Amino acid sequence: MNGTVSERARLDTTLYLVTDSSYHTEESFFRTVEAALQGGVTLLQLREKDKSAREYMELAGKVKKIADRYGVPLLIDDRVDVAAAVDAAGVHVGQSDIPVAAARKILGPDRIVGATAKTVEQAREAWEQGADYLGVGAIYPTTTKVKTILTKVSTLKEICETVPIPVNAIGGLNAGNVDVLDGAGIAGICVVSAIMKAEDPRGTAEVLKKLAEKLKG
Ligand code: TZP
Ligand code: MG
Repeated sequence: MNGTVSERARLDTTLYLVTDSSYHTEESFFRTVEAALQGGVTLLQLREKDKSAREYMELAGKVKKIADRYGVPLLIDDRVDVAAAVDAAGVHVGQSDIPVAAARKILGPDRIVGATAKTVEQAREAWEQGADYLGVGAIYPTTTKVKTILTKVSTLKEICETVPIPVNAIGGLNAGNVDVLDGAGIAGICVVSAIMKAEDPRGTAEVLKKLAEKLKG
């Protein structure tokens, strides 16, 4: 995709895979990401916390090639510069990253800017600054390396009712526990380990996608 195409027009957060390469070889990482895309992942985020900017960019370029083959937008966690450099579909920013408005200013009107929100106030602010979607959680304790707090499903529901943009749940979600999200008004689910650590990432993605479709409210 290039800057003349609106990446925002193809945003579908139904099954949003956030990657974690820390327990993979490069080969098993790419294989897992590709299998997940085959299983129906609708949005992909490359999330690297321990790589240098150079390494992050190199990996992003390779993952983008895979994502492009499946027509799935690739977002980059934290780094607007990396997103722009590899012509990714956009960026995901948290509360300690550059603000949504700044990311929007840098990436322009056609790229996707997603944000993390853990409270109704943060959700409203991100939406007002131009966020395209929100990730809300952690709903359950997570084994993925992240600084987070638990978010109640009642808060998630309130956020869904407050902002008119897609809201995804994240944190400890798997096929056995997503039913708690029923009726909250989510647009989709974000998962890391449920897919990245799965023995059958494609089959797991297929199951999660069916569940996510049912939970969308
Ligand atoms: N933000 C809140 S929880 C989380 C992030 C990035 C990690 C979710 O990982 P998992 O493995 O799906 O629990
Ligand atoms: Mg971040």
